[in-house]
Amino acid sequence: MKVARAIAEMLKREGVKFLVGYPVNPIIEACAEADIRTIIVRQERTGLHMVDAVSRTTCGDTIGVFAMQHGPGTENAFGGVAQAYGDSVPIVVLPGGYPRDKTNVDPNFSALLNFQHVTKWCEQVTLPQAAPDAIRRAFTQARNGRPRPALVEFPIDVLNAEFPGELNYRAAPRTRSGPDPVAVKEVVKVLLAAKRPLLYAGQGVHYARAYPQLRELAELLEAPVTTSLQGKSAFPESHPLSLGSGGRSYSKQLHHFLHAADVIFGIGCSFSVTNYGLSMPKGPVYIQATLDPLDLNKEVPIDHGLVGDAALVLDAVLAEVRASLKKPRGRQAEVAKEIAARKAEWMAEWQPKLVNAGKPLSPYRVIWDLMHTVDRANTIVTHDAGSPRDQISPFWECTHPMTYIGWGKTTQLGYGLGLAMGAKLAHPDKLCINVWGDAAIGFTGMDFETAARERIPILSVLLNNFSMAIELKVMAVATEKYRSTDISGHYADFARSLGCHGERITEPGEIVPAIRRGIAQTQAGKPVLLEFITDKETEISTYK
Ligand SMILES: Cc1ncc(C[n+]2csc(CCOP(=O)(O)OP(=O)(O)O)c2C)c(N)n1
Ligand SMILES: [Mg+2]
Repeated sequence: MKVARAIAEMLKREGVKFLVGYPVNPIIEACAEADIRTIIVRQERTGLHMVDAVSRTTCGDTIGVFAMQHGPGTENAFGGVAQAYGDSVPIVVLPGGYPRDKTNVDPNFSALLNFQHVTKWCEQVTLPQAAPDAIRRAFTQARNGRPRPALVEFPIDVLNAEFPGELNYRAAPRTRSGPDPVAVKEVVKVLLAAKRPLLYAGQGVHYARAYPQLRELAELLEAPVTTSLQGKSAFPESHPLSLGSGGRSYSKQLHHFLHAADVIFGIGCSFSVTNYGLSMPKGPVYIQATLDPLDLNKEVPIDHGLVGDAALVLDAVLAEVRASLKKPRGRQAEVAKEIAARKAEWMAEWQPKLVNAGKPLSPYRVIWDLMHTVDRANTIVTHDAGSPRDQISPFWECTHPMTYIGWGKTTQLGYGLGLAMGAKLAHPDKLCINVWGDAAIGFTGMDFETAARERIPILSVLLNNFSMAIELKVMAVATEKYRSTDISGHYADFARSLGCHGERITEPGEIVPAIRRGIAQTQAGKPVLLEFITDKETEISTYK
């Protein structure tokens, strides 16, 4: 048995059902021999985004695995791994490497050297017998502690060498760590003494599937709840205590409660300072619960810290709250009323855009109609970089967990397509949608061909305004002199040419019928691109 075949066997024992990859890497052929479905993409970056979504949308239960060739394949994969690192997604990456006698000779690309800063675990296997230990370490790192990519580089001659002896490989375990009980007691005192507590959920709540605990804590404290973009859908946004998600854009009720809070409890969150997250006000007492001590007290100075898995943290906090709180404090009705009043004002302000009947179409109207046409509980939707993110994230009301893939610690245009494809692979019964702009499709659009060929029927909603609208303000001179923010294309035609269902929609009355036709096509197994011709909208929901 060759080393590549032994690796395929290890992947099987790790529960890998499909390998996404790009040739040439002998692991691909070996996986096919071992009955692991091989999915070949059109470029490495999209394949990495797909396996990223597999890991995300299964809350880390299934680790997505990607393999590519040494040299160009590995060089071209950098963006996909960097995006997974930025957003803390656990994937296993298996690049080929130059043969051992050439590994360290200039200019041969070394994954071991170059991926150190975008992985949590990065190693190179130099002996055939070392393969099982390396694969075990990679899966162990992906499943445990802070989720992030793990990479193992296999020089091509190692992959093609004979594997010595018997393969005794067992799947890596997944375990959790819990918080300091003394700190939990302190935190609960602070939470119970707070007059206006606010809960802020990050993506740690998703990975821990701590949804019931988060809801119970909110209801016991009678406190409003918001999330980061990554945490979006961790709390039902239709709940009377929900403020919706934070990001570059957010609701008016969220702004109001964020700035009125006296205690902010961040759960499963890094409190990273980013343009694509809430700007945390100075003044409140901060409590941070995070899995990774490296994120503790990092950018927002905190008063109390809890380190551990979000579910274990919340279990411990809840036990203490239940014991201390003899009866409900009777604040919920008042808090819910205050939220509802701000929400009504917010909706009234945005209503003209959300139901706009003009042409070109308003992107807000497209998103609003989309949200009211799909079965939200059985849909997974993701945004892209650019205005579509800021247009959809405050207004898309998630009713069920893991129905939205929010992202943006780094914001690579074109990420959304691979995410929707990976989500569909992991959840074939769900409608998987990516909403993006015409600049975004320029990066990864060719992988519609993969969606058609590999029968991954996603629904792609393209907001085509023939422009990088988000850059209009910062590129005014370049736009006027050289039309530098203009872009062009007929993407419905493009999608059709690749075997997908493509429609260009210009009439407001056609939005909903086109979405319905699109959903029907996905149910019949065809990927769909709906190209809505929209105005160059630049206004987003922010408040000062
Ligand atoms: C790989 C990459 N390069 C550059 C950017 C910076 N960037 C963010 S949005 C954007 C333009 C977005 O245009 P489009 O997708 O058409 O959305 P619009 O704002 O027009 O609705 C650019 C250049 C980025 N996010 N990713
Ligand atoms: Mg655009």
